[in-house]
Amino acid sequence: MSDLSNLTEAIVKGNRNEATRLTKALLEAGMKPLDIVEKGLVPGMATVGEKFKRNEVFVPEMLIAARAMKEAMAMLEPLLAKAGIKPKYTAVIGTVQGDLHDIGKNLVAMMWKGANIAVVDLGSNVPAEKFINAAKESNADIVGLSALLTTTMPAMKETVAAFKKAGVTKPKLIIGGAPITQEFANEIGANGYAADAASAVDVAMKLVAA
Ligand code: B1M
Repeated sequence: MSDLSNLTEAIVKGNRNEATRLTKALLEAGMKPLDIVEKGLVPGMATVGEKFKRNEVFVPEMLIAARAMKEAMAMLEPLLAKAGIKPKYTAVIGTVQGDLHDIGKNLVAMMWKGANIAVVDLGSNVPAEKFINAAKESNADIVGLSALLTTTMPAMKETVAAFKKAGVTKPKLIIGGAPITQEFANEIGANGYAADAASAVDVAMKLVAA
């Protein structure tokens, strides 16, 4: 196996020491940082996402894989920044106002980062205006709204409506969380719904490519 496929495997297994060792070796061998990201790291997180969808791995494995990816990325980010290379897409994400649940939202943020999307994470209990301001400031392509409570679903509806009212139509609004359904997304006029963190990558990529 090449160092590149070994790096992908190290991410899938969440082996951070091996991931950083191989990233360093690939850099020393002259590979471009962006190639390491796109051909080594991103496929690793994509594989983890697919396994998660098939219930072959669970939240802890995803967290461990993301930590390995984060450590490898920490070596590459300064080099990418120096070369003026930025992720192609930017996403803003947060849990809607009134809702403090952030574990699922964090997983979505992690998977988006794993797909080489820049992520502005606003945390939890985020009012609509804060989403709108962050989307404008970062010129976001995607805005992700998470809600875990049936009582905060109306805040999600209000946030989607606030984007429309403010005329901020560039970002694709993607919603998710345990009580959320595709029907609810249709009802409130969100652009997309994802049932889990791995599908959130597919939905985001489909919407930005459209
Ligand atoms: Co809360 N809580 N909680 N809680 N909590 C639930 C959600 C609940 C179902 C428990 C229950 O009653 N069985 C219930 C909601 C009932 C309902 O509304 N139908 C509930 C309640 C009632 C409450 C309080 C009101 C309790 C109280 O105080 N009386 C309170 C509310 C506080 C508030 O938010 N204002 C409360 C508080 C808390 C804690 C703070 C203690 C803690 C949160 C800690 C934290 O997040 N930092 C907590 C927890 C941990 C839970 C449970 C146990 C676990 C949630 C979780 O993290 N799941 C939960 C019961 C349960 O689910 N078993 C429960 C793991 C996570 C990976 O899954 O978040 O679903 P999930 O994310 C998935 C998908 O939904 C999706 O992808 C993720 C990964 O695949 N997804 C997205 C999520 N966001 C997405 C966004 C996307 C796309 C996909 O696009 C942008």
